[in-house]
Amino acid sequence: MPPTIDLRSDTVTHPSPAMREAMATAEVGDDVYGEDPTINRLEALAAETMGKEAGLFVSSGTMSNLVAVMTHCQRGEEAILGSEAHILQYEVAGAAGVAGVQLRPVPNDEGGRLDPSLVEATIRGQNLHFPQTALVCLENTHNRCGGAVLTPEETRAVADVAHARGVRVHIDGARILNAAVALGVPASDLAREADSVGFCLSKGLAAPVGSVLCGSAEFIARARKNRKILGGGMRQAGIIAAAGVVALESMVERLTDDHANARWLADGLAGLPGVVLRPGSVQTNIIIFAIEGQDAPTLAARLRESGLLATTLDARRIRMVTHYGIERADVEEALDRVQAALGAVAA
Ligand code: TLP
Repeated sequence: MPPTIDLRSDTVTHPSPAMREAMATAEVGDDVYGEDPTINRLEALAAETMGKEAGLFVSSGTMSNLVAVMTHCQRGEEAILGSEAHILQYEVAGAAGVAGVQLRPVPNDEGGRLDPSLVEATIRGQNLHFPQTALVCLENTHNRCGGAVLTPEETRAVADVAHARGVRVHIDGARILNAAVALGVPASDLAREADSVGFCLSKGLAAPVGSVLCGSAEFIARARKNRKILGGGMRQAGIIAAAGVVALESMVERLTDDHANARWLADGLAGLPGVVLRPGSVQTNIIIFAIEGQDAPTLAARLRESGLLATTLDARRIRMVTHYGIERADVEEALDRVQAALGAVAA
């Protein structure tokens, strides 16, 4: 069996040697008392990176989004978001089931954008019958839209219509640092118009665990209480936050390698018979392509047999993600395996 190439997600990354060293020697305290110096340092660094007053270390991107929804919305209110949003598609209806908040989708375009005028028309105010709109959620980069980036201007266009109606804006920025690196702008420019932004340490930045939710000091104080409700007060979690500090200090610029490898992979895939890949669609580290004339799960199963792991989005589409630990040689090898599997499935 040849070595496995795991392109299912950037969540599969292992911590770097520097992270393991930092975790082994991390100074810790009880974070529920606010006394873990490593968490305090990570939260301050994250807030500074996002241009916000404060940060809150949480266990996952899912917890970051749920805490944000709980903190921005009352039970019985609604949040507007894209039809392809991770919060809607992959977070087990936590907004509804746990926060009591209705999710109201409007279509995402293929670049992960929302139409500002449609968002404006969808916002609902005070009325006996309506769930009042309290929040609009954006996603940058956009996972199901192939890692597409939202620019500061696109973010502002939606935030302006929301704020004009007294509605707050949250960015699910699980991969916002990929967007920042791809656009060559500070992440704070991408988060400026949002009332909160969460980003993941455990994806392309390669830390083993964790996300940070950032916003105003007042928002984060309320979010901290909601994190406690969810059982997210993690005591001596400086052990894992230490890897997050290393991630922010030394793993951000490296994301350009993942983006270059993703483009290389996309170009190679686009040349294979039966692969449909929208030109220019790969902006960061996620590649989504369709297969013509065959079934994506069947192809994914073939790829798995050859030691290449990918995910399927639906009956036609496959997702591959480049990340820390995947080198150009792995991409070349992956292309060979896809070519062989396509031939085998077609035969
Ligand atoms: N996404 C995962 C899966 O859940 C699909 C992946 O492999 O891409 N927001 C966005 C945009 C995400 O892509 C993810 C994870 C999350 C939130 C949730 O983060 P975690 O997995 O830390 O809860």
